[in-house]
Amino acid sequence: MALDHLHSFHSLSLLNAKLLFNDYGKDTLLCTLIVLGNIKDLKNLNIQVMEKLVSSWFNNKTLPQSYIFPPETRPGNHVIPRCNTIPVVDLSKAALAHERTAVVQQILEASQEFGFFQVINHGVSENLVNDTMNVFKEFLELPAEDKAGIYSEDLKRPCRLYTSSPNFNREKVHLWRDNLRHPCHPLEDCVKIWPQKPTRYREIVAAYSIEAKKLGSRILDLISEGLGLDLGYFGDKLSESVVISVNHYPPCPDPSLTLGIAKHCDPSLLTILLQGDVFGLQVLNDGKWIGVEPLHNAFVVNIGHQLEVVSNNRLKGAEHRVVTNSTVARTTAAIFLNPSEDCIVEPAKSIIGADESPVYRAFKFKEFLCNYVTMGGNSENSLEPFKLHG
Ligand SMILES: O=C(O)CCC(=O)C(=O)O
Repeated sequence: MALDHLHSFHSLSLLNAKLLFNDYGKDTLLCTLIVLGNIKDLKNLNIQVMEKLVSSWFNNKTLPQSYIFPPETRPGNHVIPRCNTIPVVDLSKAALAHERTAVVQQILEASQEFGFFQVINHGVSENLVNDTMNVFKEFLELPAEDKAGIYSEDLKRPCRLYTSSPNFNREKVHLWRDNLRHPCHPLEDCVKIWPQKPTRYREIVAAYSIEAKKLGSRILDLISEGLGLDLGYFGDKLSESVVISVNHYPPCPDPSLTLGIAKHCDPSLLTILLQGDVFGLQVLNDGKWIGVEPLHNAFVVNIGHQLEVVSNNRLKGAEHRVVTNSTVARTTAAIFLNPSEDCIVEPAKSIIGADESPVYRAFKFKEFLCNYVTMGGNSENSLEPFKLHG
Protein backbone atom coordinates (compact mmCIF):
# COMPACT_ATOMS: atom_id res chain seq x y z
CA MET A 1 0.00 0.00 0.00
CA ALA A 2 1.32 3.46 -0.93
CA LEU A 3 2.55 5.28 2.16
CA ASP A 4 0.64 8.47 1.34
CA HIS A 5 -2.53 6.40 1.24
CA LEU A 6 -1.75 5.13 4.71
CA HIS A 7 -0.97 8.72 5.74
CA SER A 8 -4.42 9.88 4.71
CA PHE A 9 -5.84 7.42 7.25
CA HIS A 10 -3.78 8.91 10.04
CA SER A 11 -6.78 9.59 12.17
CA LEU A 12 -8.92 6.67 11.11
CA SER A 13 -12.66 7.24 11.17
CA LEU A 14 -15.03 4.31 10.94
CA LEU A 15 -15.97 5.41 7.42
CA ASN A 16 -12.30 5.39 6.34
CA ALA A 17 -11.87 2.06 8.02
CA LYS A 18 -14.67 0.62 5.91
CA LEU A 19 -13.13 2.04 2.72
CA LEU A 20 -9.78 0.55 3.64
CA PHE A 21 -11.48 -2.76 4.40
CA ASN A 22 -13.18 -2.80 0.97
CA ASP A 23 -10.04 -1.79 -0.93
CA TYR A 24 -7.36 -3.77 0.87
CA GLY A 25 -9.09 -6.42 2.98
CA LYS A 26 -9.31 -7.04 6.66
CA ASP A 27 -5.67 -7.90 7.37
CA THR A 28 -4.38 -4.61 5.96
CA LEU A 29 -6.99 -2.73 7.90
CA LEU A 30 -6.15 -4.53 11.11
CA CYS A 31 -2.43 -3.77 10.70
CA THR A 32 -3.21 -0.11 10.05
CA LEU A 33 -5.48 0.12 13.05
CA ILE A 34 -2.88 -1.50 15.25
CA VAL A 35 -0.11 0.81 13.92
CA LEU A 36 -2.29 3.85 14.54
CA GLY A 37 -3.30 2.56 17.94
CA ASN A 38 -6.91 2.88 16.95
CA ILE A 39 -8.11 0.03 19.12
CA LYS A 40 -11.58 1.48 19.58
CA ASP A 41 -12.12 1.51 15.81
CA LEU A 42 -10.84 -2.06 15.66
CA LYS A 43 -13.51 -3.14 18.12
CA ASN A 44 -16.15 -1.11 16.28
CA LEU A 45 -15.19 -2.73 13.00
CA ASN A 46 -15.45 -6.22 14.46
CA ILE A 47 -18.85 -5.30 15.86
CA GLN A 48 -19.93 -4.29 12.34
CA VAL A 49 -18.63 -7.54 10.80
CA MET A 50 -20.41 -9.44 13.59
CA GLU A 51 -23.70 -8.33 12.09
CA LYS A 52 -23.17 -11.37 9.85
CA LEU A 53 -23.94 -13.68 12.81
CA VAL A 54 -27.37 -15.22 12.21
CA SER A 55 -28.24 -14.50 15.84
CA SER A 56 -27.93 -10.76 15.18
CA TRP A 57 -30.56 -10.60 12.39
CA PHE A 58 -32.65 -13.83 12.47
CA ASN A 59 -35.83 -11.92 13.33
CA ASN A 60 -36.12 -10.81 9.69
CA LYS A 61 -39.38 -12.14 8.26
CA THR A 62 -37.98 -13.90 5.19
CA LEU A 63 -35.09 -16.26 4.60
CA PRO A 64 -32.38 -14.51 2.55
CA GLN A 65 -31.69 -16.07 -0.86
CA SER A 66 -28.11 -16.90 0.18
CA TYR A 67 -29.47 -19.34 2.82
CA ILE A 68 -31.72 -21.27 0.42
CA PHE A 69 -30.38 -24.74 -0.39
CA PRO A 70 -30.89 -26.30 -3.84
CA PRO A 71 -34.04 -28.50 -4.02
CA GLU A 72 -32.02 -31.75 -3.90
CA THR A 73 -30.33 -30.94 -0.56
CA ARG A 74 -32.94 -28.82 1.25
CA PRO A 75 -34.97 -30.66 3.92
CA GLY A 76 -38.36 -29.76 2.40
CA ASN A 77 -41.59 -30.37 4.26
CA HIS A 78 -41.20 -34.12 4.67
CA VAL A 79 -41.95 -35.36 8.14
CA ILE A 80 -38.82 -37.12 9.35
CA PRO A 81 -39.50 -39.75 12.02
CA ARG A 82 -37.76 -39.17 15.34
CA CYS A 83 -36.64 -42.66 15.90
CA ASN A 84 -35.89 -44.60 18.97
CA THR A 85 -34.06 -47.20 16.90
CA ILE A 86 -30.71 -45.48 17.44
CA PRO A 87 -29.47 -47.53 20.39
CA VAL A 88 -29.33 -46.09 23.88
CA VAL A 89 -26.46 -47.55 25.90
CA ASP A 90 -26.56 -47.58 29.69
CA LEU A 91 -22.87 -46.98 30.41
CA SER A 92 -23.17 -47.74 34.13
CA LYS A 93 -23.58 -51.41 33.18
CA ALA A 94 -20.05 -51.48 31.73
CA ALA A 95 -18.78 -51.44 35.32
CA LEU A 96 -20.59 -54.72 36.09
CA ALA A 97 -18.47 -57.70 35.14
CA HIS A 98 -21.45 -59.77 33.97
CA GLU A 99 -22.88 -56.91 31.83
CA ARG A 100 -19.72 -55.47 30.28
CA THR A 101 -19.56 -57.80 27.29
CA ALA A 102 -23.18 -57.00 26.41
CA VAL A 103 -22.45 -53.23 26.58
CA VAL A 104 -19.39 -53.63 24.34
CA GLN A 105 -21.49 -55.65 21.91
CA GLN A 106 -24.27 -53.04 21.90
CA ILE A 107 -21.79 -50.23 21.15
CA LEU A 108 -20.14 -52.20 18.36
CA GLU A 109 -23.45 -53.10 16.73
CA ALA A 110 -24.68 -49.50 16.94
CA SER A 111 -21.40 -48.25 15.49
CA GLN A 112 -21.67 -50.74 12.62
CA GLU A 113 -25.31 -50.23 11.84
CA PHE A 114 -25.90 -46.53 12.53
CA GLY A 115 -22.51 -44.95 13.30
CA PHE A 116 -24.46 -43.34 16.15
CA PHE A 117 -25.69 -44.21 19.63
CA GLN A 118 -26.71 -42.35 22.77
CA VAL A 119 -25.28 -42.92 26.24
CA ILE A 120 -27.11 -42.56 29.55
CA ASN A 121 -25.84 -43.02 33.13
CA HIS A 122 -22.54 -41.82 31.71
CA GLY A 123 -21.04 -40.49 34.94
CA VAL A 124 -20.89 -36.79 33.97
CA SER A 125 -22.76 -34.83 36.62
CA GLU A 126 -26.08 -33.39 35.46
CA ASN A 127 -25.34 -30.12 37.28
CA LEU A 128 -22.08 -29.74 35.39
CA VAL A 129 -23.82 -30.46 32.08
CA ASN A 130 -26.53 -27.86 32.84
CA ASP A 131 -23.99 -25.26 34.02
CA THR A 132 -21.97 -25.82 30.85
CA MET A 133 -24.94 -25.41 28.54
CA ASN A 134 -26.04 -22.32 30.47
CA VAL A 135 -22.61 -20.70 30.29
CA PHE A 136 -22.50 -21.30 26.51
CA LYS A 137 -25.93 -19.69 26.15
CA GLU A 138 -24.86 -16.77 28.36
CA PHE A 139 -21.80 -16.25 26.16
CA LEU A 140 -23.93 -16.24 23.00
CA GLU A 141 -26.32 -13.71 24.55
CA LEU A 142 -23.58 -11.26 25.58
CA PRO A 143 -23.69 -7.83 23.92
CA ALA A 144 -21.70 -7.66 20.68
CA GLU A 145 -18.89 -5.59 22.27
CA ASP A 146 -18.19 -8.41 24.75
CA LYS A 147 -17.88 -10.97 21.95
CA ALA A 148 -15.97 -8.75 19.51
CA GLY A 149 -12.57 -9.97 20.73
CA ILE A 150 -13.52 -13.59 20.04
CA TYR A 151 -15.27 -13.06 16.68
CA SER A 152 -12.88 -13.87 13.84
CA GLU A 153 -12.93 -15.01 10.24
CA ASP A 154 -9.31 -16.07 10.43
CA LEU A 155 -9.18 -19.87 10.21
CA LYS A 156 -5.87 -19.90 12.05
CA ARG A 157 -7.37 -18.41 15.22
CA PRO A 158 -7.84 -21.44 17.50
CA CYS A 159 -10.58 -19.81 19.59
CA ARG A 160 -13.19 -18.02 17.56
CA LEU A 161 -16.80 -17.16 17.07
CA TYR A 162 -17.99 -17.11 13.47
CA THR A 163 -21.07 -17.82 11.41
CA SER A 164 -22.09 -20.56 8.95
CA SER A 165 -18.91 -22.45 8.01
CA PRO A 166 -15.20 -21.59 7.91
CA ASN A 167 -15.80 -20.97 4.18
CA PHE A 168 -18.36 -18.16 4.54
CA ASN A 169 -16.88 -16.03 1.75
CA ARG A 170 -16.59 -18.92 -0.71
CA GLU A 171 -19.55 -21.17 0.06
CA LYS A 172 -22.52 -21.31 -2.33
CA VAL A 173 -25.14 -21.38 0.44
CA HIS A 174 -24.76 -20.22 4.03
CA LEU A 175 -25.67 -22.37 7.01
CA TRP A 176 -28.23 -21.20 9.55
CA ARG A 177 -25.88 -21.33 12.53
CA ASP A 178 -23.30 -19.47 14.55
CA ASN A 179 -20.36 -21.38 15.99
CA LEU A 180 -17.94 -20.91 18.86
CA ARG A 181 -14.98 -23.27 18.71
CA HIS A 182 -11.79 -23.77 20.68
CA PRO A 183 -9.34 -26.46 21.75
CA CYS A 184 -9.69 -27.84 25.26
CA HIS A 185 -6.68 -30.08 25.81
CA PRO A 186 -4.15 -29.72 27.36
CA LEU A 187 -6.13 -27.35 29.56
CA GLU A 188 -3.26 -25.26 30.90
CA ASP A 189 -2.29 -24.27 27.33
CA CYS A 190 -5.74 -23.47 26.03
CA VAL A 191 -7.80 -21.95 28.85
CA LYS A 192 -6.02 -18.63 28.45
CA ILE A 193 -7.37 -18.12 24.93
CA TRP A 194 -11.01 -18.91 25.88
CA PRO A 195 -13.68 -16.23 26.38
CA GLN A 196 -13.26 -14.30 29.62
CA LYS A 197 -16.94 -13.50 29.84
CA PRO A 198 -19.19 -14.74 31.37
CA THR A 199 -16.81 -14.76 34.33
CA ARG A 200 -17.50 -18.45 35.09
CA TYR A 201 -16.89 -19.55 31.48
CA ARG A 202 -13.33 -20.78 31.96
CA GLU A 203 -13.95 -22.54 35.26
CA ILE A 204 -17.07 -24.38 34.09
CA VAL A 205 -15.91 -25.28 30.59
CA ALA A 206 -12.57 -26.51 32.00
CA ALA A 207 -14.39 -28.86 34.39
CA TYR A 208 -16.68 -30.01 31.58
CA SER A 209 -13.79 -30.60 29.15
CA ILE A 210 -12.06 -32.89 31.65
CA GLU A 211 -15.23 -34.92 32.20
CA ALA A 212 -16.08 -35.10 28.48
CA LYS A 213 -12.55 -36.30 27.65
CA LYS A 214 -12.77 -38.96 30.37
CA LEU A 215 -16.13 -40.10 28.98
CA GLY A 216 -14.65 -40.25 25.48
CA SER A 217 -11.75 -42.37 26.73
CA ARG A 218 -14.13 -44.80 28.47
CA ILE A 219 -16.15 -45.21 25.29
CA LEU A 220 -12.98 -45.64 23.23
CA ASP A 221 -11.80 -48.33 25.66
CA LEU A 222 -15.09 -50.20 25.16
CA ILE A 223 -14.71 -49.85 21.38
CA SER A 224 -11.13 -51.12 21.47
CA GLU A 225 -12.29 -54.09 23.55
CA GLY A 226 -15.00 -54.81 20.97
CA LEU A 227 -12.56 -54.57 18.08
CA GLY A 228 -10.07 -56.83 19.85
CA LEU A 229 -7.45 -54.08 20.16
CA ASP A 230 -5.10 -53.64 23.11
CA LEU A 231 -6.63 -51.67 25.97
CA GLY A 232 -5.53 -48.04 25.64
CA TYR A 233 -5.06 -48.32 21.86
CA PHE A 234 -6.80 -44.97 21.35
CA GLY A 235 -5.40 -43.43 24.50
CA ASP A 236 -2.37 -41.58 23.27
CA LYS A 237 -1.90 -39.61 20.02
CA LEU A 238 -5.07 -40.92 18.36
CA SER A 239 -7.31 -38.94 20.70
CA GLU A 240 -4.88 -36.29 21.93
CA SER A 241 -6.49 -33.24 20.38
CA VAL A 242 -9.83 -32.23 21.90
CA VAL A 243 -11.92 -29.44 20.40
CA ILE A 244 -15.22 -28.07 21.62
CA SER A 245 -17.68 -26.69 19.07
CA VAL A 246 -20.78 -24.84 20.25
CA ASN A 247 -23.51 -24.54 17.63
CA HIS A 248 -26.29 -22.02 17.91
CA TYR A 249 -29.28 -22.26 15.57
CA PRO A 250 -31.74 -19.37 16.06
CA PRO A 251 -35.42 -19.84 15.08
CA CYS A 252 -35.63 -19.80 11.29
CA PRO A 253 -38.34 -18.22 9.08
CA ASP A 254 -38.44 -21.23 6.72
CA PRO A 255 -36.84 -24.48 7.98
CA SER A 256 -37.91 -26.32 4.81
CA LEU A 257 -35.43 -24.37 2.68
CA THR A 258 -32.26 -24.29 4.72
CA LEU A 259 -30.02 -26.30 7.06
CA GLY A 260 -28.18 -25.59 10.30
CA ILE A 261 -25.40 -27.93 9.14
CA ALA A 262 -25.37 -29.67 5.75
CA LYS A 263 -24.86 -33.42 5.31
CA HIS A 264 -21.41 -34.38 6.54
CA CYS A 265 -19.45 -37.01 8.41
CA ASP A 266 -17.14 -35.84 11.19
CA PRO A 267 -13.41 -35.78 10.47
CA SER A 268 -12.81 -36.76 14.12
CA LEU A 269 -12.03 -40.09 15.74
CA LEU A 270 -15.11 -39.87 17.95
CA THR A 271 -17.65 -37.10 18.62
CA ILE A 272 -19.62 -36.62 21.82
CA LEU A 273 -22.59 -34.29 21.42
CA LEU A 274 -24.68 -32.55 24.01
CA GLN A 275 -27.79 -31.86 21.98
CA GLY A 276 -29.98 -30.34 24.71
CA ASP A 277 -33.74 -30.81 24.55
CA VAL A 278 -34.55 -29.34 21.13
CA PHE A 279 -34.77 -31.69 18.16
CA GLY A 280 -32.69 -30.97 15.04
CA LEU A 281 -30.13 -33.73 14.41
CA GLN A 282 -30.83 -36.23 11.60
CA VAL A 283 -28.78 -39.26 10.60
CA LEU A 284 -28.72 -40.89 7.17
CA ASN A 285 -29.44 -44.60 7.52
CA ASP A 286 -30.03 -46.91 4.54
CA GLY A 287 -30.63 -43.84 2.36
CA LYS A 288 -33.29 -42.40 4.71
CA TRP A 289 -33.04 -39.53 7.20
CA ILE A 290 -33.96 -40.39 10.76
CA GLY A 291 -34.23 -37.92 13.64
CA VAL A 292 -32.23 -38.38 16.83
CA GLU A 293 -34.64 -38.01 19.73
CA PRO A 294 -33.35 -35.64 22.45
CA LEU A 295 -33.13 -37.70 25.65
CA HIS A 296 -32.84 -36.23 29.11
CA ASN A 297 -29.26 -36.20 30.40
CA ALA A 298 -27.89 -38.22 27.50
CA PHE A 299 -24.98 -37.68 25.11
CA VAL A 300 -25.12 -38.53 21.44
CA VAL A 301 -21.95 -40.35 20.33
CA ASN A 302 -20.86 -40.80 16.73
CA ILE A 303 -18.05 -42.49 14.89
CA GLY A 304 -15.75 -40.17 12.95
CA HIS A 305 -13.79 -40.86 9.77
CA GLN A 306 -10.62 -41.77 11.74
CA LEU A 307 -12.40 -44.63 13.49
CA GLU A 308 -13.62 -45.88 10.15
CA VAL A 309 -9.99 -46.04 9.06
CA VAL A 310 -8.57 -47.61 12.25
CA SER A 311 -11.34 -50.23 12.28
CA ASN A 312 -10.76 -50.93 8.56
CA ASN A 313 -14.41 -50.07 7.89
CA ARG A 314 -15.83 -52.32 10.62
CA LEU A 315 -17.31 -49.17 12.16
CA LYS A 316 -19.24 -46.65 10.16
CA GLY A 317 -18.91 -42.87 10.13
CA ALA A 318 -22.51 -41.94 9.37
CA GLU A 319 -23.57 -38.86 7.49
CA HIS A 320 -25.73 -36.46 9.45
CA ARG A 321 -27.21 -32.99 9.15
CA VAL A 322 -29.01 -30.42 11.29
CA VAL A 323 -32.44 -29.03 10.49
CA THR A 324 -33.75 -25.79 11.97
CA ASN A 325 -37.16 -24.96 13.42
CA SER A 326 -39.28 -21.83 13.37
CA THR A 327 -40.08 -21.50 17.07
CA VAL A 328 -37.14 -22.02 19.42
CA ALA A 329 -33.39 -21.51 19.34
CA ARG A 330 -31.30 -24.66 19.58
CA THR A 331 -27.83 -24.74 21.16
CA THR A 332 -25.63 -27.84 21.07
CA ALA A 333 -22.04 -28.57 22.06
CA ALA A 334 -19.90 -31.16 20.31
CA ILE A 335 -16.61 -32.45 21.69
CA PHE A 336 -14.40 -33.77 18.92
CA LEU A 337 -11.73 -36.25 19.98
CA ASN A 338 -9.14 -35.98 17.19
CA PRO A 339 -5.68 -37.41 16.56
CA SER A 340 -2.81 -34.96 16.99
CA GLU A 341 -1.80 -33.39 13.66
CA ASP A 342 1.30 -35.57 13.21
CA CYS A 343 -0.33 -38.77 14.40
CA ILE A 344 -0.22 -41.56 11.84
CA VAL A 345 -3.69 -42.98 11.24
CA GLU A 346 -3.99 -46.41 9.64
CA PRO A 347 -6.04 -49.60 9.90
CA ALA A 348 -5.03 -51.38 13.12
CA LYS A 349 -2.70 -54.19 12.06
CA SER A 350 -3.91 -56.56 14.77
CA ILE A 351 -7.50 -56.63 13.51
CA ILE A 352 -6.77 -57.33 9.88
CA GLY A 353 -7.51 -60.99 9.31
CA ALA A 354 -5.51 -63.32 7.04
CA ASP A 355 -8.14 -63.13 4.29
CA GLU A 356 -8.50 -59.35 4.53
CA SER A 357 -6.54 -56.40 3.14
CA PRO A 358 -6.22 -52.93 4.62
CA VAL A 359 -8.72 -50.60 2.96
CA TYR A 360 -6.63 -47.48 3.68
CA ARG A 361 -2.99 -46.49 3.51
CA ALA A 362 -1.31 -44.86 6.49
CA PHE A 363 -1.48 -41.05 6.56
CA LYS A 364 -0.85 -38.16 8.92
CA PHE A 365 -4.01 -36.66 10.39
CA LYS A 366 -2.99 -33.21 9.12
CA GLU A 367 -2.88 -34.61 5.57
CA PHE A 368 -6.45 -35.84 6.01
CA LEU A 369 -7.60 -32.49 7.44
CA CYS A 370 -6.05 -30.55 4.60
CA ASN A 371 -7.90 -32.72 2.10
CA TYR A 372 -11.16 -32.52 4.12
CA VAL A 373 -11.05 -28.72 4.11
CA THR A 374 -10.27 -28.63 0.37
CA MET A 375 -13.23 -30.92 -0.31
CA GLY A 376 -15.45 -28.66 1.79
CA GLY A 377 -16.27 -31.55 4.15
CA ASN A 378 -17.75 -33.63 1.32
CA SER A 379 -18.10 -36.89 3.20
CA GLU A 380 -18.47 -39.12 0.15
CA ASN A 381 -15.01 -38.23 -1.10
CA SER A 382 -12.97 -37.26 1.91
CA LEU A 383 -11.54 -40.75 2.51
CA GLU A 384 -11.11 -41.52 -1.20
CA PRO A 385 -7.46 -40.31 -1.54
CA PHE A 386 -6.46 -42.60 1.34
CA LYS A 387 -8.01 -45.78 -0.03
CA LEU A 388 -5.85 -48.62 -1.32
CA HIS A 389 -7.53 -49.86 -4.45
CA GLY A 390 -7.22 -53.36 -5.89
O1 LIG B 1 -25.90 -29.65 16.46
C1 LIG B 1 -26.06 -30.85 16.21
O2 LIG B 1 -27.07 -31.48 16.53
C2 LIG B 1 -25.00 -31.62 15.45
C3 LIG B 1 -23.71 -30.87 15.28
C4 LIG B 1 -22.81 -31.48 14.27
O3 LIG B 1 -23.17 -32.31 13.46
C5 LIG B 1 -21.42 -31.05 14.22
O4 LIG B 1 -21.04 -30.15 15.00
O5 LIG B 1 -20.65 -31.61 13.40
